[in-house]
Amino acid sequence: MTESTPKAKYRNDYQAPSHTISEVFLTFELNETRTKVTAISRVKQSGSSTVLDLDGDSIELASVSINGENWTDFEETATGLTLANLPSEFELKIVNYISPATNTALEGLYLSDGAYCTQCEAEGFRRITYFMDRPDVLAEYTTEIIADKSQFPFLLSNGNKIDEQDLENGFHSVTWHDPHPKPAYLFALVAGDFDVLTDKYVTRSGRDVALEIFVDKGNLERANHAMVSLINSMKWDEERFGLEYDLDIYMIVAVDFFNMGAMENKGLNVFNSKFVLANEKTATDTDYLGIEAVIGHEYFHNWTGNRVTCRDWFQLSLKEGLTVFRDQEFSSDLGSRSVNRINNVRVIRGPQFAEDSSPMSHPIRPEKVIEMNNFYTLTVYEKGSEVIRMMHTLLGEDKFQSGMRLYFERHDGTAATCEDFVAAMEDASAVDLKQFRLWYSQSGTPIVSVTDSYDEESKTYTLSVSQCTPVTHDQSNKQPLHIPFDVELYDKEGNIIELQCNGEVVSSVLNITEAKQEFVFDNIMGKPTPSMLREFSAPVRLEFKYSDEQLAFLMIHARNEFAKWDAGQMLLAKHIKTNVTNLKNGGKVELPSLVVDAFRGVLLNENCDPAFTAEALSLPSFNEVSGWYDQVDVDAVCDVLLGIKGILASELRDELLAIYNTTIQDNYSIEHQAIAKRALRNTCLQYLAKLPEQQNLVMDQYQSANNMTDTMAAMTAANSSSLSCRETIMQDYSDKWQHDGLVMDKWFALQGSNPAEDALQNLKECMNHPAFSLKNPNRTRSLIGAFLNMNPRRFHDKSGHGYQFAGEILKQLNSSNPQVASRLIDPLLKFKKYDEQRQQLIRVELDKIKSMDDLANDLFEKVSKALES
Ligand code: B3K
Ligand code: ZN
Repeated sequence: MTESTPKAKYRNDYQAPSHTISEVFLTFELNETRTKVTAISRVKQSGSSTVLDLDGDSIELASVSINGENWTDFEETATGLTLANLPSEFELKIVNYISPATNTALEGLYLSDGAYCTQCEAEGFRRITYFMDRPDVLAEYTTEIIADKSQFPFLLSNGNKIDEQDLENGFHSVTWHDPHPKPAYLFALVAGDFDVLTDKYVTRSGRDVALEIFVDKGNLERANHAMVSLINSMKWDEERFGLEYDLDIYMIVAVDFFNMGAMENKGLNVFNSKFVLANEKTATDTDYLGIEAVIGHEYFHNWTGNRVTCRDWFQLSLKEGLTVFRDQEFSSDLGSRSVNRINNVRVIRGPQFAEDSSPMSHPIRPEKVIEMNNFYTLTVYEKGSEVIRMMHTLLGEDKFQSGMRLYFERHDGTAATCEDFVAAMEDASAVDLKQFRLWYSQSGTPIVSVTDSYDEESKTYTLSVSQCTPVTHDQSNKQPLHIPFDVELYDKEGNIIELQCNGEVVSSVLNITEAKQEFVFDNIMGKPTPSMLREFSAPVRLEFKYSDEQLAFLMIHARNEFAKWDAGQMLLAKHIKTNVTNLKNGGKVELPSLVVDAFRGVLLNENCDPAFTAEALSLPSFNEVSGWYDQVDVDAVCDVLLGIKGILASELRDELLAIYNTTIQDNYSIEHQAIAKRALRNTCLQYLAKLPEQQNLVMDQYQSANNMTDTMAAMTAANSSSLSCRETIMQDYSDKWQHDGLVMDKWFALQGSNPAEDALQNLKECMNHPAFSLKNPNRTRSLIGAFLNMNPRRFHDKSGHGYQFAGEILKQLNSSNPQVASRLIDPLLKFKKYDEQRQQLIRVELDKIKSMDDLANDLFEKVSKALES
């Protein structure tokens, strides 16, 4: 909480720690409002200072002793404890009290539905005890936990269990030891009563690893998919990256109150139950795939994050960008590579590009931070992963893997920097990454503009490329980047033309390094059609004046599915933009038959994976379209997207119906082919629901569905098309699932995104639903998050009621859970994207938040950036 203006930290101010801590012995005597923490650390001075600064927050100090003697030469400050006149080597003992039950911020030690759990990344350990809470202080931890045995039969922490004792009065104690030195942010403790799913994994070198997944009582059968995903992750990391697990046990605990997806604590992952629990009745195919990805992500952190950690938090992308890249590759190797790529690219082009052009714009390695929790962003994670992917494209798999090996050889067991990673890649491959490093320090989305020309006489084809990165809120000076630009050329028949420059065959990945550059290809017999930025080879916006015919041609002839999809998206983008302009000038939404036929072609192409066809038929989201404009006309964009959907539905009605009727499946399985068929069928349903005479399909599907994917597809159709069956369906679902918050989240999200005029009123009533609680981040994100992010019509209603509601909720959350508040506020920060009237209305809400007495650093940082922009 802020009394004075919060202070920013700068990357350039990094200083090595004054002391090292080799070992820590922690004892927790658990109590809801008065947990006693005893921390004994072996400390050694590493520089010349005899002063030791420890971080601490919301802690009640009981005593400090040095080498067994009471120590009084210390001062309690606003941010911790400063000890002075210390010997060069000593044992430090601190005893303090904390209150898990009143910890609603869910950072540090807190209670989730009666179970104790911790979240220490980024700076939560300082809410447990006074400590050097920074990632470059690595210590070996031994943790003893004491609690009532019947209430808390499971007492868990990192590493291996080394001792168990029954104590007086029904208490017991369990002691854990983690042999791998780690920073405090990877510490974890869990205490509770759970059901446990157990299995084992034998590593490729023959070591047995016990696998344990802890879930709320009664949920055991919903943990199977998580276990399968864990085993698949362990196997994949051995096969693709040559990396093996390094402890005797790997535990995952699913909790209901969690600020984000999951946490990679060494040997003891804590997960949001959303990313563990699934069965066909409660989870959709998307949920299943999400579980696989997040289980993989946290497991992969064991090497990229835990074995090699970050020197300081500015280096966060070192572990997050790399681990996202690894989880994306895992999902692509196990499932459909093109569908995975399409979904990842959607995230970059939609919300990540939006972040890059917002007041929160920052490079993947930020320079200045007030609240670290604000920098677990799409830029650090997803763009960070794109930066790793570009290196992978430039080096190729073999050299990239040599780079990984060198990185581990050099940095295993230490805290490293992004520079260390790039240096290892460069040294192992001999590929020059000097200019490439700019991706780490320059924010914003580069625009790559291309024109082409063909010379009949010399049989040469030229691509003239220019790049420019628009100024961002954080940086005014932009330089040309090293952009890998993957290109293919097609002749009139759709054959690939081999790329030759000066008579030599060249790679399809061109290196754009200058502000303006020309690439001349020879031996080209007729004007080709270029397919560019293939596989989205760099996180840039591509500008090229394609004709409709060229795009329709690429939708058919491009060699891979991603390029076909991308051509379809470009074709839609052209017509969405034209229609928005037309609509503003009083016209109506129209689509030329060429466009309709191009999509008919997609539907009729039986050679394509149905999962791909489903993606190819999906329109860009409102948020992605908004990103194409400096100022967006909310109503026009909504109307155009709706209009185009309606036209495609009525023009392609027969094809959609035929597919809908022939892709029905009797049994549920999560094999790729089964998921793919459901995806296509349910995409067809979303279109068909727009046709009045087909609306009975929705109710029929809701009633006959034997799995949550089909149930949700019917509900989504009823909700987004405001069908007359909506009320009945929503009521039925709520009656059935109101006891289960996680399953109700799907219902809350639909209420939040309900486009009906009275949606806000209904939403407020939903906050009184027995399953809803503003204290639970999942519920809040489902209902309120969906309203702010997925309901453009109602959130941006001209009355300003949507903004006022958001402001009220944010003020409440600022006090109870600042991290959740800070995630939710993002749509309001982008107020400059809307018309004057809306800007004013949003500004009023931001001003009110800014002037709050107890404004947390999280919202302070974002709101002040937005208001000063
Ligand atoms: N490392 C955690 C995120 C921690 C977020 C702290 N606010 C999960 C992950 O990225 O795997
Ligand atoms: Zn991560």
